[in-house]
Amino acid sequence: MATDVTETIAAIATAQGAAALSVVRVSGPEAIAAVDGCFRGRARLSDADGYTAHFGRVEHEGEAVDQVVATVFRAPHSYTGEDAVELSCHGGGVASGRVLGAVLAHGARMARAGEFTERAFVNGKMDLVQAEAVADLIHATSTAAQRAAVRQLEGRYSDLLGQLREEMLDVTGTLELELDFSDEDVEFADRSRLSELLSHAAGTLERLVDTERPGRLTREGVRVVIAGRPNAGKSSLMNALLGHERAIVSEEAGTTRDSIEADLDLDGFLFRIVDTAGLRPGAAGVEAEGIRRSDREMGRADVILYVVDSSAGTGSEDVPGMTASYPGTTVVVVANKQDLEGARVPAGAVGVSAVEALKDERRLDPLLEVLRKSVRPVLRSAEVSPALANARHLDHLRRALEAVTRAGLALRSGRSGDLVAQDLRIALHEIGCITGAVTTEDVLGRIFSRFCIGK
Ligand SMILES: Nc1nc2c(ncn2[C@@H]2O[C@H](COP(=O)(O)OP(=O)(O)O)[C@@H](O)[C@H]2O)c(=O)[nH]1
Ligand SMILES: [Mg+2]
Repeated sequence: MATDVTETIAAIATAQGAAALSVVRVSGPEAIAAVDGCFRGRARLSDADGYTAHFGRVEHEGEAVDQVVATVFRAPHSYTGEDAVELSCHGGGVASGRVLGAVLAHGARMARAGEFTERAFVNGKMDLVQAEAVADLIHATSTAAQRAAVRQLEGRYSDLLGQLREEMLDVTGTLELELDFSDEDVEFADRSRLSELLSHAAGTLERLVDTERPGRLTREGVRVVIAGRPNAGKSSLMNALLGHERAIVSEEAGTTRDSIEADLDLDGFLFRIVDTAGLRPGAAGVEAEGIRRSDREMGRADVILYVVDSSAGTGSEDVPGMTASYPGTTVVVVANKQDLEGARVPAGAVGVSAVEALKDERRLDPLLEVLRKSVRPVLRSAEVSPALANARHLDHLRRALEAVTRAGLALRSGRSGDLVAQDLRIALHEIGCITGAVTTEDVLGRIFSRFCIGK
Protein backbone atom coordinates (compact mmCIF):
# COMPACT_ATOMS: atom_id res chain seq x y z
CA MET A 1 0.00 0.00 0.00
CA ALA A 2 1.45 3.37 -0.99
CA THR A 3 1.89 5.99 1.68
CA ASP A 4 -1.03 8.39 2.26
CA VAL A 5 0.68 11.73 2.77
CA THR A 6 -2.38 13.27 4.43
CA GLU A 7 -1.62 11.08 7.45
CA THR A 8 1.01 11.90 10.07
CA ILE A 9 3.40 9.08 10.84
CA ALA A 10 5.75 8.36 13.76
CA ALA A 11 8.34 5.75 14.69
CA ILE A 12 11.47 5.16 16.72
CA ALA A 13 14.29 5.71 14.21
CA THR A 14 17.19 4.34 16.25
CA ALA A 15 18.20 0.79 17.13
CA GLN A 16 16.73 -0.75 20.28
CA GLY A 17 18.73 -1.47 23.41
CA ALA A 18 20.67 0.53 25.99
CA ALA A 19 22.13 3.60 24.28
CA ALA A 20 22.81 7.27 24.93
CA LEU A 21 20.02 8.50 22.72
CA SER A 22 16.93 7.28 20.99
CA VAL A 23 15.20 9.29 18.29
CA VAL A 24 11.46 9.38 17.74
CA ARG A 25 10.63 10.72 14.32
CA VAL A 26 7.32 12.32 13.38
CA SER A 27 6.37 13.51 9.88
CA GLY A 28 3.25 14.75 8.13
CA PRO A 29 0.82 17.66 8.09
CA GLU A 30 -0.02 17.25 11.82
CA ALA A 31 3.51 16.38 12.97
CA ILE A 32 4.10 19.56 14.92
CA ALA A 33 0.58 19.60 16.42
CA ALA A 34 0.88 15.94 17.46
CA VAL A 35 4.09 16.67 19.37
CA ASP A 36 2.67 19.87 20.85
CA GLY A 37 -0.08 17.70 22.32
CA CYS A 38 2.39 16.04 24.70
CA PHE A 39 5.48 18.30 24.71
CA ARG A 40 5.93 20.89 27.47
CA GLY A 41 8.68 23.41 26.77
CA ARG A 42 9.17 27.15 26.96
CA ALA A 43 7.25 27.77 23.78
CA ARG A 44 4.80 25.89 21.63
CA LEU A 45 6.45 24.13 18.73
CA SER A 46 3.67 25.41 16.46
CA ASP A 47 5.24 28.84 16.83
CA ALA A 48 8.77 27.58 16.18
CA ASP A 49 10.75 28.10 13.01
CA GLY A 50 12.23 25.23 11.03
CA TYR A 51 15.72 24.00 11.99
CA THR A 52 15.28 24.98 15.65
CA ALA A 53 15.80 22.75 18.69
CA HIS A 54 13.73 22.96 21.89
CA PHE A 55 14.30 21.40 25.28
CA GLY A 56 11.27 20.15 27.17
CA ARG A 57 9.51 17.17 28.70
CA VAL A 58 7.06 14.76 27.16
CA GLU A 59 4.01 14.02 29.27
CA HIS A 60 1.64 11.14 28.82
CA GLU A 61 -1.12 9.58 30.92
CA GLY A 62 -0.66 12.26 33.57
CA GLU A 63 3.08 11.81 34.14
CA ALA A 64 6.44 12.92 32.74
CA VAL A 65 7.78 10.28 30.38
CA ASP A 66 11.17 11.72 29.39
CA GLN A 67 13.15 14.92 28.93
CA VAL A 68 13.82 15.48 25.26
CA VAL A 69 15.16 17.86 22.65
CA ALA A 70 12.65 18.47 19.88
CA THR A 71 14.05 19.54 16.51
CA VAL A 72 11.49 21.19 14.28
CA PHE A 73 11.57 20.97 10.47
CA ARG A 74 9.23 22.94 8.26
CA ALA A 75 8.07 21.66 4.87
CA PRO A 76 9.67 21.34 2.40
CA HIS A 77 12.96 21.55 4.29
CA SER A 78 13.03 18.13 5.93
CA TYR A 79 14.04 14.59 4.99
CA THR A 80 10.48 13.76 3.94
CA GLY A 81 9.71 17.19 2.53
CA GLU A 82 6.91 17.51 5.11
CA ASP A 83 6.58 19.21 8.49
CA ALA A 84 8.55 16.99 10.84
CA VAL A 85 9.81 16.77 14.41
CA GLU A 86 12.67 14.64 15.71
CA LEU A 87 12.55 13.98 19.42
CA SER A 88 15.93 13.09 20.87
CA CYS A 89 15.02 11.02 23.91
CA HIS A 90 17.15 9.15 26.40
CA GLY A 91 18.26 5.79 25.06
CA GLY A 92 16.78 2.43 25.94
CA GLY A 93 13.48 1.24 24.63
CA VAL A 94 11.11 2.14 27.50
CA ALA A 95 11.28 5.95 27.60
CA SER A 96 11.35 6.37 23.83
CA GLY A 97 8.62 3.74 23.46
CA ARG A 98 6.37 5.79 25.78
CA VAL A 99 7.30 9.04 23.99
CA LEU A 100 6.20 7.35 20.77
CA GLY A 101 3.00 6.25 22.52
CA ALA A 102 2.34 9.86 23.55
CA VAL A 103 2.77 11.12 19.98
CA LEU A 104 0.53 8.34 18.65
CA ALA A 105 -2.13 9.38 21.17
CA HIS A 106 -2.11 12.88 19.69
CA GLY A 107 -2.89 12.17 16.08
CA ALA A 108 0.07 10.34 14.54
CA ARG A 109 -0.05 6.73 13.40
CA MET A 110 2.75 4.18 13.44
CA ALA A 111 4.96 4.40 10.33
CA ARG A 112 5.59 1.36 8.17
CA ALA A 113 9.12 0.23 7.29
CA GLY A 114 10.69 2.71 4.88
CA GLU A 115 7.70 5.04 4.95
CA PHE A 116 9.72 8.19 5.74
CA THR A 117 11.93 7.57 2.72
CA GLU A 118 8.92 6.64 0.62
CA ARG A 119 7.52 10.08 1.46
CA ALA A 120 10.83 11.71 0.58
CA PHE A 121 10.46 10.01 -2.81
CA VAL A 122 6.76 10.85 -3.24
CA ASN A 123 7.44 14.49 -2.28
CA GLY A 124 10.27 14.76 -4.82
CA LYS A 125 13.14 15.06 -2.30
CA MET A 126 14.92 12.16 -4.00
CA ASP A 127 14.39 9.77 -6.87
CA LEU A 128 14.08 6.01 -6.59
CA VAL A 129 17.78 5.42 -7.25
CA GLN A 130 18.64 7.68 -4.30
CA ALA A 131 16.04 5.98 -2.12
CA GLU A 132 17.70 2.66 -2.92
CA ALA A 133 21.02 4.22 -1.94
CA VAL A 134 19.57 5.00 1.50
CA ALA A 135 18.80 1.30 1.98
CA ASP A 136 22.24 0.36 0.62
CA LEU A 137 23.89 2.73 3.06
CA ILE A 138 21.98 1.30 6.02
CA HIS A 139 22.89 -2.24 4.96
CA ALA A 140 26.51 -1.46 4.00
CA THR A 141 29.01 -3.78 5.70
CA SER A 142 32.18 -2.44 4.08
CA THR A 143 33.72 0.94 3.38
CA ALA A 144 33.48 0.26 -0.36
CA ALA A 145 29.72 -0.40 -0.11
CA GLN A 146 29.27 2.71 2.03
CA ARG A 147 31.17 4.88 -0.44
CA ALA A 148 29.18 3.58 -3.39
CA ALA A 149 25.92 4.20 -1.52
CA VAL A 150 26.91 7.78 -0.66
CA ARG A 151 27.87 8.52 -4.28
CA GLN A 152 24.47 7.22 -5.37
CA LEU A 153 22.70 9.16 -2.62
CA GLU A 154 24.43 12.36 -3.68
CA GLY A 155 22.91 11.92 -7.13
CA ARG A 156 25.79 10.94 -9.44
CA TYR A 157 23.81 8.00 -10.82
CA SER A 158 20.62 10.07 -11.08
CA ASP A 159 22.50 12.80 -12.98
CA LEU A 160 23.80 10.26 -15.46
CA LEU A 161 20.29 8.91 -16.08
CA GLY A 162 19.04 12.50 -16.36
CA GLN A 163 21.57 13.25 -19.10
CA LEU A 164 20.63 10.08 -20.92
CA ARG A 165 16.99 11.10 -20.78
CA GLU A 166 17.80 14.58 -22.11
CA GLU A 167 19.69 13.08 -25.06
CA MET A 168 16.80 10.87 -26.00
CA LEU A 169 14.23 13.62 -25.52
CA ASP A 170 16.31 15.75 -27.82
CA VAL A 171 16.04 13.16 -30.57
CA THR A 172 12.35 12.36 -30.02
CA GLY A 173 11.52 16.07 -29.86
CA THR A 174 13.17 16.75 -33.20
CA LEU A 175 11.58 13.73 -34.85
CA GLU A 176 8.13 14.56 -33.53
CA LEU A 177 8.39 18.11 -34.77
CA GLU A 178 9.16 16.68 -38.17
CA LEU A 179 6.03 14.52 -37.98
CA ASP A 180 3.89 17.60 -37.35
CA PHE A 181 4.99 18.89 -40.70
CA SER A 182 4.94 15.53 -42.44
CA ASP A 183 2.69 16.77 -45.28
CA GLU A 184 5.34 19.19 -46.30
CA ASP A 185 7.95 16.48 -46.58
CA VAL A 186 10.62 18.37 -44.70
CA GLU A 187 13.48 16.91 -42.70
CA PHE A 188 14.45 19.21 -39.83
CA ALA A 189 16.66 16.75 -38.23
CA ASP A 190 20.19 16.23 -39.30
CA ARG A 191 20.17 12.43 -39.44
CA SER A 192 23.85 11.99 -38.69
CA ARG A 193 23.67 14.17 -35.57
CA LEU A 194 20.66 12.19 -34.30
CA SER A 195 22.44 8.97 -35.03
CA GLU A 196 25.46 10.21 -33.08
CA LEU A 197 23.26 11.07 -30.10
CA LEU A 198 21.76 7.60 -30.19
CA SER A 199 25.08 5.78 -30.31
CA HIS A 200 26.25 7.91 -27.41
CA ALA A 201 23.15 6.93 -25.43
CA ALA A 202 23.66 3.27 -26.35
CA GLY A 203 27.28 3.46 -25.18
CA THR A 204 26.21 4.90 -21.82
CA LEU A 205 23.57 2.19 -21.41
CA GLU A 206 26.07 -0.53 -22.27
CA ARG A 207 28.50 0.76 -19.67
CA LEU A 208 25.70 0.90 -17.12
CA VAL A 209 24.74 -2.72 -17.83
CA ASP A 210 28.39 -3.63 -17.24
CA THR A 211 28.37 -2.03 -13.78
CA GLU A 212 25.94 -4.59 -12.38
CA ARG A 213 28.64 -7.12 -11.47
CA PRO A 214 31.06 -4.64 -9.88
CA GLY A 215 28.02 -3.19 -8.09
CA ARG A 216 26.96 -6.56 -6.76
CA LEU A 217 30.48 -7.43 -5.62
CA THR A 218 30.73 -4.07 -3.85
CA ARG A 219 27.34 -4.20 -2.15
CA GLU A 220 27.06 -7.90 -1.36
CA GLY A 221 30.73 -8.80 -1.17
CA VAL A 222 32.94 -11.14 -3.17
CA ARG A 223 31.81 -14.75 -2.64
CA VAL A 224 34.87 -16.87 -2.00
CA VAL A 225 34.05 -20.57 -1.79
CA ILE A 226 36.58 -22.94 -0.25
CA ALA A 227 36.27 -26.34 -1.91
CA GLY A 228 38.30 -29.51 -2.23
CA ARG A 229 38.44 -33.12 -1.14
CA PRO A 230 37.71 -34.18 2.45
CA ASN A 231 40.62 -33.53 4.83
CA ALA A 232 42.43 -31.20 2.42
CA GLY A 233 42.27 -28.57 5.18
CA LYS A 234 39.39 -26.41 3.95
CA SER A 235 37.94 -25.69 7.39
CA SER A 236 41.45 -25.03 8.74
CA LEU A 237 42.01 -22.54 5.93
CA MET A 238 38.67 -20.87 6.67
CA ASN A 239 39.68 -20.45 10.31
CA ALA A 240 43.12 -19.16 9.34
CA LEU A 241 41.53 -16.59 7.01
CA LEU A 242 39.19 -15.42 9.74
CA GLY A 243 41.88 -15.52 12.40
CA HIS A 244 39.76 -17.60 14.73
CA GLU A 245 38.23 -21.04 14.97
CA ARG A 246 34.90 -20.68 13.27
CA ALA A 247 34.62 -24.00 11.48
CA ILE A 248 35.06 -27.40 13.09
CA VAL A 249 38.33 -29.00 12.09
CA SER A 250 38.77 -32.73 12.41
CA GLU A 251 40.85 -35.59 11.10
CA GLU A 252 37.63 -37.38 10.40
CA ALA A 253 36.76 -36.94 6.75
CA GLY A 254 33.29 -35.54 6.08
CA THR A 255 33.13 -33.42 9.27
CA THR A 256 31.83 -30.34 7.48
CA ARG A 257 28.35 -31.29 6.30
CA ASP A 258 26.85 -27.88 5.67
CA SER A 259 28.28 -24.69 4.26
CA ILE A 260 29.49 -22.11 6.78
CA GLU A 261 29.82 -18.42 5.91
CA ALA A 262 31.79 -15.60 7.49
CA ASP A 263 32.86 -12.11 6.46
CA LEU A 264 36.36 -10.87 5.85
CA ASP A 265 37.35 -7.27 5.18
CA LEU A 266 40.17 -6.81 2.66
CA ASP A 267 41.13 -3.20 1.84
CA GLY A 268 37.61 -2.01 2.68
CA PHE A 269 35.92 -4.57 0.45
CA LEU A 270 33.75 -7.32 1.86
CA PHE A 271 34.73 -10.89 1.08
CA ARG A 272 32.23 -13.52 2.11
CA ILE A 273 34.11 -16.73 2.81
CA VAL A 274 32.17 -19.98 2.48
CA ASP A 275 33.49 -23.28 3.81
CA THR A 276 31.94 -26.33 2.19
CA ALA A 277 31.72 -30.07 2.68
CA GLY A 278 34.51 -32.06 1.04
CA LEU A 279 33.89 -33.43 -2.42
CA ARG A 280 34.12 -37.20 -2.42
CA PRO A 281 32.80 -39.46 -5.12
CA GLY A 282 30.42 -42.16 -3.86
CA ALA A 283 29.32 -40.30 -0.71
CA ALA A 284 25.86 -41.15 0.62
CA GLY A 285 23.22 -39.73 2.96
CA VAL A 286 23.92 -36.48 4.79
CA GLU A 287 27.37 -36.29 3.27
CA ALA A 288 25.93 -36.54 -0.24
CA GLU A 289 23.54 -33.69 0.56
CA GLY A 290 26.51 -31.71 1.86
CA ILE A 291 28.29 -32.27 -1.43
CA ARG A 292 25.21 -31.17 -3.38
CA ARG A 293 25.30 -27.94 -1.36
CA SER A 294 29.01 -27.52 -2.02
CA ASP A 295 28.29 -27.82 -5.71
CA ARG A 296 25.57 -25.18 -5.48
CA GLU A 297 27.94 -22.87 -3.59
CA MET A 298 30.62 -23.26 -6.24
CA GLY A 299 28.05 -22.35 -8.87
CA ARG A 300 27.40 -19.05 -7.02
CA ALA A 301 31.07 -18.32 -6.30
CA ASP A 302 33.04 -15.36 -7.61
CA VAL A 303 36.28 -17.08 -6.61
CA ILE A 304 36.84 -20.75 -5.74
CA LEU A 305 39.77 -21.57 -3.48
CA TYR A 306 40.40 -25.18 -4.41
CA VAL A 307 42.34 -26.71 -1.54
CA VAL A 308 44.58 -29.71 -2.17
CA ASP A 309 46.61 -31.69 0.36
CA SER A 310 50.05 -31.11 -1.09
CA SER A 311 51.71 -33.61 1.26
CA ALA A 312 49.53 -36.43 -0.02
CA GLY A 313 49.96 -35.13 -3.57
CA THR A 314 46.24 -35.67 -4.24
CA GLY A 315 43.56 -33.34 -5.49
CA SER A 316 45.39 -31.44 -8.22
CA GLU A 317 43.94 -33.82 -10.79
CA ASP A 318 40.46 -32.42 -9.97
CA VAL A 319 41.41 -28.91 -11.07
CA PRO A 320 40.88 -29.09 -14.86
CA GLY A 321 37.39 -30.52 -14.33
CA MET A 322 36.68 -27.87 -11.74
CA THR A 323 37.66 -25.02 -14.06
CA ALA A 324 35.55 -26.53 -16.84
CA SER A 325 32.49 -26.93 -14.58
CA TYR A 326 32.45 -23.29 -13.47
CA PRO A 327 33.43 -21.22 -16.45
CA GLY A 328 33.86 -17.55 -15.68
CA THR A 329 34.71 -18.25 -12.04
CA THR A 330 38.28 -17.69 -10.93
CA VAL A 331 39.70 -20.91 -9.52
CA VAL A 332 42.72 -20.51 -7.24
CA VAL A 333 44.48 -23.76 -6.37
CA VAL A 334 45.71 -23.72 -2.77
CA ALA A 335 48.42 -26.27 -2.01
CA ASN A 336 47.87 -26.77 1.73
CA LYS A 337 49.94 -28.53 4.40
CA GLN A 338 53.25 -27.07 3.22
CA ASP A 339 54.61 -27.73 6.72
CA LEU A 340 54.59 -31.48 6.06
CA GLU A 341 57.46 -33.38 4.60
CA GLY A 342 57.40 -33.97 0.86
CA ALA A 343 54.88 -31.17 0.25
CA ARG A 344 55.23 -29.45 -3.07
CA VAL A 345 53.46 -26.61 -4.88
CA PRO A 346 51.97 -27.59 -8.25
CA ALA A 347 52.47 -25.07 -11.05
CA GLY A 348 50.09 -22.13 -10.74
CA ALA A 349 49.08 -22.99 -7.18
CA VAL A 350 49.66 -20.99 -4.00
CA GLY A 351 51.41 -22.87 -1.21
CA VAL A 352 50.12 -22.39 2.36
CA SER A 353 50.00 -24.15 5.66
CA ALA A 354 46.66 -23.49 7.31
CA VAL A 355 47.98 -24.87 10.59
CA GLU A 356 50.93 -22.47 10.66
CA ALA A 357 48.84 -19.58 9.36
CA LEU A 358 46.58 -19.97 12.37
CA LYS A 359 49.60 -19.15 14.53
CA ASP A 360 50.99 -16.43 12.29
CA GLU A 361 48.55 -14.73 9.97
CA ARG A 362 51.27 -13.11 7.85
CA ARG A 363 51.81 -16.50 6.29
CA LEU A 364 48.54 -16.04 4.44
CA ASP A 365 49.76 -12.88 2.68
CA PRO A 366 50.62 -14.60 -0.62
CA LEU A 367 47.17 -16.18 -0.78
CA LEU A 368 45.42 -12.92 0.15
CA GLU A 369 47.39 -11.18 -2.59
CA VAL A 370 46.19 -13.70 -5.17
CA LEU A 371 42.65 -13.30 -3.86
CA ARG A 372 42.81 -9.51 -4.15
CA LYS A 373 44.32 -9.71 -7.62
CA SER A 374 41.60 -12.03 -8.87
CA VAL A 375 38.93 -9.36 -8.36
CA ARG A 376 40.99 -6.18 -8.44
CA PRO A 377 39.89 -4.97 -11.92
CA VAL A 378 36.21 -5.44 -11.05
CA LEU A 379 36.51 -3.72 -7.69
CA ARG A 380 38.61 -0.92 -9.19
CA SER A 381 35.96 -0.25 -11.81
CA ALA A 382 33.34 -0.14 -9.04
CA GLU A 383 35.37 2.49 -7.19
CA VAL A 384 35.56 4.88 -10.12
CA SER A 385 32.13 4.32 -11.64
CA PRO A 386 29.63 7.15 -11.02
CA ALA A 387 26.85 4.58 -11.11
CA LEU A 388 26.50 0.96 -10.09
CA ALA A 389 23.40 -0.73 -11.43
CA ASN A 390 21.56 -3.19 -9.22
CA ALA A 391 19.51 -6.24 -10.17
CA ARG A 392 16.31 -4.18 -10.40
CA HIS A 393 17.89 -1.73 -12.82
CA LEU A 394 19.44 -4.39 -15.03
CA ASP A 395 16.27 -5.49 -16.86
CA HIS A 396 15.25 -1.89 -17.49
CA LEU A 397 18.74 -1.00 -18.73
CA ARG A 398 18.80 -3.97 -21.09
CA ARG A 399 15.39 -3.16 -22.50
CA ALA A 400 16.35 0.50 -22.89
CA LEU A 401 19.53 -0.54 -24.67
CA GLU A 402 17.61 -2.82 -27.05
CA ALA A 403 15.15 -0.04 -27.85
CA VAL A 404 17.88 2.56 -28.43
CA THR A 405 19.79 0.11 -30.64
CA ARG A 406 16.63 -0.57 -32.68
CA ALA A 407 16.01 3.17 -32.97
CA GLY A 408 19.56 3.71 -34.20
CA LEU A 409 19.19 1.01 -36.85
CA ALA A 410 15.84 2.39 -37.99
CA LEU A 411 17.33 5.86 -38.26
CA ARG A 412 20.32 4.72 -40.28
CA SER A 413 18.22 2.61 -42.65
CA GLY A 414 16.06 5.63 -43.40
CA ARG A 415 12.89 4.38 -41.67
CA SER A 416 10.20 6.90 -40.84
CA GLY A 417 10.72 9.18 -37.87
CA ASP A 418 7.70 7.91 -35.94
CA LEU A 419 9.12 4.39 -35.82
CA VAL A 420 12.34 5.75 -34.36
CA ALA A 421 10.43 7.91 -31.89
CA GLN A 422 8.34 4.93 -30.80
CA ASP A 423 11.44 2.99 -29.77
CA LEU A 424 12.86 5.99 -27.99
CA ARG A 425 9.65 6.33 -25.99
CA ILE A 426 10.12 2.72 -24.88
CA ALA A 427 13.69 3.51 -23.80
CA LEU A 428 12.51 6.62 -21.94
CA HIS A 429 9.87 4.56 -20.17
CA GLU A 430 12.48 2.02 -19.03
CA ILE A 431 14.74 4.75 -17.67
CA GLY A 432 11.73 6.30 -15.96
CA CYS A 433 11.17 2.95 -14.23
CA ILE A 434 14.69 3.13 -12.80
CA THR A 435 14.43 6.69 -11.46
CA GLY A 436 10.84 6.21 -10.36
CA ALA A 437 9.28 8.64 -12.83
CA VAL A 438 7.14 5.60 -13.69
CA THR A 439 6.29 3.28 -10.78
CA THR A 440 3.82 0.76 -9.54
CA GLU A 441 2.84 0.11 -5.92
CA ASP A 442 4.36 -3.30 -6.32
CA VAL A 443 7.81 -1.94 -7.11
CA LEU A 444 7.62 0.64 -4.32
CA GLY A 445 6.51 -2.01 -1.87
CA ARG A 446 9.48 -4.21 -2.75
CA ILE A 447 11.98 -1.37 -2.45
CA PHE A 448 10.75 0.19 0.77
CA SER A 449 10.17 -3.08 2.60
CA ARG A 450 13.98 -3.44 2.65
CA PHE A 451 14.15 -0.50 5.04
CA CYS A 452 13.88 -0.47 8.81
CA ILE A 453 10.92 1.07 10.60
CA GLY A 454 11.70 4.73 11.20
CA LYS A 455 13.74 5.22 8.01
N1 LIG B 1 50.05 -30.55 9.05
C1 LIG B 1 48.97 -29.91 8.65
N2 LIG B 1 47.76 -30.41 8.88
C2 LIG B 1 46.69 -29.73 8.46
C3 LIG B 1 46.82 -28.52 7.76
N3 LIG B 1 45.56 -28.05 7.47
C4 LIG B 1 44.70 -28.95 7.98
N4 LIG B 1 45.38 -29.97 8.57
C5 LIG B 1 44.79 -31.14 9.23
O1 LIG B 1 44.05 -31.88 8.29
C6 LIG B 1 42.88 -32.44 8.90
C7 LIG B 1 41.66 -32.01 8.15
O2 LIG B 1 41.50 -30.61 8.29
P1 LIG B 1 40.14 -29.89 8.00
O3 LIG B 1 40.43 -28.44 8.04
O4 LIG B 1 39.05 -30.40 8.86
O5 LIG B 1 39.90 -30.36 6.51
P2 LIG B 1 38.59 -30.29 5.59
O6 LIG B 1 37.94 -31.60 5.66
O7 LIG B 1 39.10 -30.01 4.24
O8 LIG B 1 37.72 -29.20 6.14
C8 LIG B 1 42.89 -31.96 10.35
O9 LIG B 1 43.47 -32.96 11.15
C9 LIG B 1 43.79 -30.75 10.30
O10 LIG B 1 44.42 -30.49 11.52
C10 LIG B 1 48.15 -27.99 7.52
O11 LIG B 1 48.36 -26.93 6.92
N5 LIG B 1 49.16 -28.75 7.98
MG1 LIG C 1 35.74 -29.19 6.77
